[in-house]
Amino acid sequence: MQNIPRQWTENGTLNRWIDEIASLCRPSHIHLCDGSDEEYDRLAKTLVDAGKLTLLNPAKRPHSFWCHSHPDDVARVEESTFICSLREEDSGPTNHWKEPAEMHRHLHTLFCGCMQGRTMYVVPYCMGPISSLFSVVGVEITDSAYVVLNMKLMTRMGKPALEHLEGGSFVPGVHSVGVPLAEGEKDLLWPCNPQARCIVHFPEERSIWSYGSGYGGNALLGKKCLALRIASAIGRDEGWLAEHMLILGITSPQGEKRYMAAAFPSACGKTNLAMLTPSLPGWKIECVGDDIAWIHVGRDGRLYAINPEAGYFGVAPGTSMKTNPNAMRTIQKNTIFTNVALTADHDVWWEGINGEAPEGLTSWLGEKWNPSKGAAAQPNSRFTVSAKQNPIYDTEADNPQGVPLSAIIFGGRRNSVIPLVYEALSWEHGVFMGASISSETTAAAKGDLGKLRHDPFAMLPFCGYHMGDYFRHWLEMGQKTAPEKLPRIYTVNWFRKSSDGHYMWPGFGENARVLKWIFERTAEEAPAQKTAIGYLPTELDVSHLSLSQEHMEKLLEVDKAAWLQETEGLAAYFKLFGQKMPEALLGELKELRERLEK
Ligand code: TSX
Ligand code: MN
Repeated sequence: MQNIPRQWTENGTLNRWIDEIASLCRPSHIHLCDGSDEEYDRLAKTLVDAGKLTLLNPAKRPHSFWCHSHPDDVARVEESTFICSLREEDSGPTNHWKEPAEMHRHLHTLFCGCMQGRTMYVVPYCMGPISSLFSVVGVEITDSAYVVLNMKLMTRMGKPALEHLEGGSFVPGVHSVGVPLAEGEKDLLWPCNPQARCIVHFPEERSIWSYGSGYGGNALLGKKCLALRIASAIGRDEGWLAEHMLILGITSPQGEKRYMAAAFPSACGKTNLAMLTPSLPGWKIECVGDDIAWIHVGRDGRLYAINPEAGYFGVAPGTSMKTNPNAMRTIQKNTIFTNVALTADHDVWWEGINGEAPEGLTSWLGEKWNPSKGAAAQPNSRFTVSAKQNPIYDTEADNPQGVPLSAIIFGGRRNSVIPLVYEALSWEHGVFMGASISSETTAAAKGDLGKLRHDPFAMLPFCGYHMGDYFRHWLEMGQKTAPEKLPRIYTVNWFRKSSDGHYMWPGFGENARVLKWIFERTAEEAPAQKTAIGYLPTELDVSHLSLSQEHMEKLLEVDKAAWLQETEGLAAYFKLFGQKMPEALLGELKELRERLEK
């Protein structure tokens, strides 16, 4: 490549970095992305012509595409994800760590010449509304056109991001599928290099390197890598929070609107809750975001949340007009589908979309589907789509100040013990609730089925620093403002089962009843009783549900023996964080135990 730094942009640091990465990776071409619709269409056509994307039936799914990945490149890879802080203790017991200098040497070897025969795309993107002081600009260098298309849908990408950046600093991220091409060599359908795969974060440098995977969470660096792992470390240093939370606006029949954020581990239906169609007449829900929230203390002392993303990268299986009608409407057009099944008339299909599989399906492996050989759609198959297409896209979703939070909700998938809903006694108790989240694994997750996994704040795979320090940071956030300005904190559990193994709560749109109680609690308008674990509803609106009083009592029951056992499990888990485990949270655990024993 050339020696004189090229004037790619107005930002000198960015220009030098682009040249530096180009000379390391040695691509055949360099393309600076402007983020225009024309650029998107041009790149999509290139992929269609190469047989890597399939244009869906324009009558059924306008301007949408289907593709399938390499069978070994279908999910995030936690065992190959690294937090390379200078000190090992800053990464903590729940992250993989390598000494930064050593990791840099390894990355240098991996990336040396890795883009030969490919185009290197430079993708500037803004996480957060373009004019927001809370937004962070990233620049991803990638050799995957698929990544560019997804980044266009998921972020504010291209020219607007560069304009926001001006001469400021950005989070650099380098991504390669890890398959250089010799002169004239034909590319793979989905190039990837699973043996050498690694997703690496340098929290002090604020940089990201990702090699060998083309899959979403590993390759779209704005999402989990920047907006959670790097941003959580920035938030620790600057006094704000980067969280794995949906953000929704809820309006009462009286026209009063409040905002809530909610954290759930995977397979708990976060996207479904974010876009809920309430069953209760007169209530309205609008969606700010379905995955990530950045939370700052506002001038008025309240906590304000922005969604750093601009799109949804949602799990397809299980999504239907019954479970999430707004998602179904959102993905009607201009959507990329990855690893779902393809119908004979070039529409998409997945398990749970509605009833039986139609004849003539092409499976996610790109073959005629054989039902005896597993699901037609990969369980982690996805849709990528702009959030603006959501019919309930919140009017304040692009507000650069964010939206004021009245409630923060934690949840998990728990067959037993955890009641449908309860409220924390204080901010500290709420932080304890977040640290206590655990969830039963489902078929969609790997590992044993039905096993209880701790996932504090649903951040276990996404915290860019020591989880004990993270707990402390949450406690400190509560000190930054007056207690009455803080959102109240809740735990919910949609998944409690009766002794005969049936889900006790209808879930989905009926969850509006729980949100209504939370809504009213945040203004002291709903009755509650103080119990050992927190405030529980004494009256929940279950009109027209035909659930008996006895049933509701079971759903909200606090089984003291089971809870004491729960505290044993937590005490053992918290030991993992050693000296970094905040005394205040151990105190919350002790007090909970004492209240249960009383
Ligand atoms: O997303 C879910 N939510 C939240 C919705 C806003 N799911 C799906 C989880 C997998 C991603 C749920 N599953 C919910 C829920 O509230 N509840 C359940 C459990 C459940 C499943 C089926 C029924 C009831 C509860 N009922 C019938 O099948 C008729
Ligand atoms: Mn997520």
